Amino acid sequence: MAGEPQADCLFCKIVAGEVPATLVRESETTVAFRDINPQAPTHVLVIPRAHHPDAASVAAADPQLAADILREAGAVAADEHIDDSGYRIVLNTGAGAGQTVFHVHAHVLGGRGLNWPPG
Ligand code: IU
Repeated sequence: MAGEPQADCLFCKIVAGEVPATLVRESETTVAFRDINPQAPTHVLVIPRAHHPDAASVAAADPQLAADILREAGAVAADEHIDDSGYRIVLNTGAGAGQTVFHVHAHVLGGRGLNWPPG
């Protein structure tokens, strides 16, 4: 069922505290933690506590939760002081786009120049 924890999901385990992560921010519905393989000086992942595989499915199942993820991504940028210089929110969707963990997560990247188009 949409939103239920998945036994084999790494990010559900981070939400449950069963796998360690460096948390930087929490809300009632989301958790934000530092990426273990940072691609920029600030690289934080914002995830919903509820399990949804990707951006499209969370937006369809729970639009408020999708909005919560974006709000928290902006709050992370402010906390990390990257909001003035500019930052990027990335939601890789599907294996072909580089999604490797199928629990939706917004990457918040900043603290260096960011090129366009991305690789
Ligand atoms: P992707 O968009 O699905 O490719 O992003 C998954 C991210 O999760 C990636 O940047 C990993 O470095 C990150 N990550 C993590 O932070 N902690 C983990 O235990 C694992 C992956 I596995």
